[in-house]
Amino acid sequence: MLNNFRFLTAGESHGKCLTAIIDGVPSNLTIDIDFINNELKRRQQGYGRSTRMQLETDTVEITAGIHNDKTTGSPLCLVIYNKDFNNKPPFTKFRPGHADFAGSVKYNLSDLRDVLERSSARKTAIEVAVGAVAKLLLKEFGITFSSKILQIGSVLENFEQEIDKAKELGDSLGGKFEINVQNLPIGLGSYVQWDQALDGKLAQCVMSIGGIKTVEIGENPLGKKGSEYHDEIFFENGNFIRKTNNAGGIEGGMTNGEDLIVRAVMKPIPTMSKPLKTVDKDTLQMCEAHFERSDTCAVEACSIVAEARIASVLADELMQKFGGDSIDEMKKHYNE
Ligand code: EPS
Repeated sequence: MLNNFRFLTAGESHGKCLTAIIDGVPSNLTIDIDFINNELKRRQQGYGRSTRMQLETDTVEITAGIHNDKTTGSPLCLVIYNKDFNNKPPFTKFRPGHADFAGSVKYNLSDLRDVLERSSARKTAIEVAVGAVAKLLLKEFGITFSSKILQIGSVLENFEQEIDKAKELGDSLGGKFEINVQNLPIGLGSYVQWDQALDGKLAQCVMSIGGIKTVEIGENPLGKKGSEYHDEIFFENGNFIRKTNNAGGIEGGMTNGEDLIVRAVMKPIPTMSKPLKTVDKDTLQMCEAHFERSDTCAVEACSIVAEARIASVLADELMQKFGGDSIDEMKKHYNE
């Protein structure tokens, strides 16, 4: 088999379902559906989300690739059904900051609905299900995840109050979050070619989540001297250790055995109940941007999506380094 954890997704915000096919999951991995569904629930939570989250109870159905809760080595097919599945009316008023404008030009679509339906953050639900399978694989090797919100809008605490204020004004908020991954083996990624550097892959997978504008790995080094920034190496009790982790667990494009720390900034949601000025693509007249139900703030949900994307990249790296056809074979390679 190819030693790759790879996947594709399909599905629209108000289509019948969201689907993913994951290829490259070794056989005999126990699939804990409750764990996957709990990850889906985490994505739906967070203060400031839209009423869509009360309509949907995202749960996954696995229609291929497992037998008695264990993977068989065949591709997995994951499905999440949308409860809000219907035909929404067309619209022509571009939302500044969303995919509407460039998407309609690129795909030559007359109804901006056709852009919205796939560019909506709704598709991240199935990505979180894929990431949950990746996390189950990583968990077999003791690799664990945590995340936290660092900032919402311009505030470092009282997030809910800030979100309430923005909602009252018909506005939206972005923010900053951090993902931390523990117990990674040394040497995932590489320095030998530009496209094998793990920091590059992590930046890509987080930056491509809708709304992300900045990705950082470890501490921001801007303005720091070499003597202040780099993490000195010690040898104590038979182990190489660091007393700081400014590098965020990556040196030379590879994991160095410290916790991986990824931070990202999400812009404010572009769909607002007090809309921005824009142009109607058919009449070419100035107007107010299209509005329908939207989140006021989705930074917490976005952090769960980022965990999932990072898990998928790390599962792929782990497969490339230690891969096997079965989880047992992979563990043998890992422990060699
Ligand atoms: C989302 C579902 C969407 C939006 C939101 C994220 O559902 P609906 O369009 O029916 O309200 O609530 O998407 C966006 C805010 C966006 O800009 O794409 C979800 O499941 O996360």
